[in-house]
Amino acid sequence: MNAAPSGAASAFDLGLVAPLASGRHPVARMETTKHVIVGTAGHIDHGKSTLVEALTGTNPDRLEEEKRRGITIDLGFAFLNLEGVRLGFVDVPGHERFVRNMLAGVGGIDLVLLVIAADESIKPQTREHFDICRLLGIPRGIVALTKSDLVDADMLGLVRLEIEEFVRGSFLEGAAILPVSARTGAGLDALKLELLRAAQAVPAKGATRHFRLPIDRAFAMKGFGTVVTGTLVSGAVKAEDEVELYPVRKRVRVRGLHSGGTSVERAVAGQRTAVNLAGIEREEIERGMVLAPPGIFEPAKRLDARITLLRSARPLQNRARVHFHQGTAEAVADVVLLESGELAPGESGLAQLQLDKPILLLPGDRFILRQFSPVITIGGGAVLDARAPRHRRNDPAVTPFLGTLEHGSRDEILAALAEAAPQGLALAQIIARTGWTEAEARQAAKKLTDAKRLRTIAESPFIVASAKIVGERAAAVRKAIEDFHRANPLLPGIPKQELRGRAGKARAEIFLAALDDLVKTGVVTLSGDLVQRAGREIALSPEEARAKELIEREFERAGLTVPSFAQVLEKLPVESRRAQKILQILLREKVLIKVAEDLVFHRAAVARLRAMLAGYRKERGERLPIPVFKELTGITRKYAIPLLEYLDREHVTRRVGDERVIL
Ligand SMILES: Nc1nc2c(ncn2[C@@H]2O[C@H](COP(=O)(O)OP(=O)(O)O)[C@@H](O)[C@H]2O)c(=O)[nH]1
Ligand SMILES: [Mg+2]
Repeated sequence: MNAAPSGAASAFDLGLVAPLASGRHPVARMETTKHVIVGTAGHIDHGKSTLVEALTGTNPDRLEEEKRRGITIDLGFAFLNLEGVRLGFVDVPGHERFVRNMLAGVGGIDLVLLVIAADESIKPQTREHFDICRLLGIPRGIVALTKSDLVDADMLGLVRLEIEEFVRGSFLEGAAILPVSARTGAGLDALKLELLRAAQAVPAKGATRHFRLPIDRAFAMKGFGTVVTGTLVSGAVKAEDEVELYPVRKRVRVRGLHSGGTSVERAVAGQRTAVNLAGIEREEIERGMVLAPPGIFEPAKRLDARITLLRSARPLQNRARVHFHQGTAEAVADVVLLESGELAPGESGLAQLQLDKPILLLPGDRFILRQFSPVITIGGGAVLDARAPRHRRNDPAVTPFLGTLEHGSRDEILAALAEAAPQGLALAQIIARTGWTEAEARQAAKKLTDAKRLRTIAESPFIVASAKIVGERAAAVRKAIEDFHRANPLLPGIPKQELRGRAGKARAEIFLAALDDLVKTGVVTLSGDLVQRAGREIALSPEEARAKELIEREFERAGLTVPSFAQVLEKLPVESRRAQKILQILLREKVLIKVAEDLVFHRAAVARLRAMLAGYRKERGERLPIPVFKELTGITRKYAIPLLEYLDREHVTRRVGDERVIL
């Protein structure tokens, strides 16, 4: 990609009256003035740059080479203040070789000034630029019929008719067509009036959306360091903000801001903006990168979109390779057509685009497609999903899903995204995927939760899941519990963590929401960590019941001189695997107490021991040497130590050196 021409830049290049200083001087006018970006468009030599200069007093051809050759190569910028409106002009090159530069400039414009020379009328780049404006969805514009001094009234009338025909059915139908001459000054006042009128009709841009500044130039300025410029297409940015450079994901600090020659504290959508960045070298930045808030977005390499082919284009084949232009960025893209094997001229269809490099994109972003070779504009489109999964061929769910993203309300979009997210959606994911503000995302979530289509499965961080997915998960959990009971008739229930694994390994929050539903509806019960089917009781067979009694009695009789479990087993009427489970039941019922691996006491024996120690403490004091403990209890050292450790854990005793203290 062509980086923006670098090299020496002066304050003049930036349109600055004063050198770029750290933006510490708020300028009240900036907050009340409406900012509107006007982009020129039209064939080379039709007088775009001359007209911008005639309107603003600034020659937008700022490069040495441009001045020498008298043609515009890259973007130029100029400003014009009209009552309450500040127009930022982006002057684009008309030459067919520099359409890519034109594309980098046309991205953020509010209205187009389509320049057509009266002596030449409509020429190839008049058409191409006009197509680009239509494909980008630029909503309004004015036609300037330049060089009116070169033709007579008849000719002027004829060209006007041609233009009316040319723009019929487009956004420019009915737009003003104004003859002007930069040479004589004729028509310039009328054009300014019309610019003002059109600018007033541009809807005010909110500063509340996420900040995005596609970079069109980057350079190093002596004494200031790295400066980038661009049209602030959404949101606002302040001096001292931390911002992120996409797609490289580097965080940098805004040292100062300029807009149209003035140092400003804050710049808002619709302003040409120069940002002095701290913490980055000019060499690390190129045209096409984007400044945006830190940590919110991820650049995309695969996106789903609706694309439209120009009537003038050749049919587009599935898997065609094209040039992709969005904002100031460009990439090479492979186009997978999602609805048919070929897109006919003038038609539109759904497609997945695979980019050769990541670009920060959000739903709704318009882009231009150019043929791979020879390079001409063939169409464009709008991003529907910038975090698109790879689709299976002929997956019937894709078209309706993308249809919802394209035409649906926010609620409908969120519902569709949630249904396609088996692990639920965190607030941050919703914002990254949609570009909505946090308030918008929460509002949509609330509406859907109220309508019981969505479940809030965690509050902090905020996570939602489709009610349908939680329902499906609950069914899976229920089945896993049933399966478990069937396979383990003697066990009272299944530990939660194990159940989660057996029920298809959902994200913990979704599993818990599903389990919670089952508990609330009385399908399952919880006791501690164990989950069981409601109303379930362990039914022991007569031998099992007898074995249970025998085990209990054996341990009760043994007191503190317990047998090993193997010894007890020998006397039982059941086989060892079932005996193990019965032991588990006794432990769970707390009839038996496990003190250490393979060391189990009856609860009565432990209770007696506690009473004995309490009595000893009263008569003989709290100190308890180990030999005394052994004597008191009559047990061997082998059992005494684990038993004392158990008592320590139970806070009956505490170890002090070689002794215990009775608590
Ligand atoms: N006679 C006449 N010549 C003009 C007028 N506007 C521009 N030109 C000339 O047309 C040529 C191309 O103008 P320029 O602004 O560079 O065209 P651009 O390529 O569209 O930017 C230059 O030589 C201008 O002096 C005009 O209103 N009348
Ligand atoms: Mg020019």
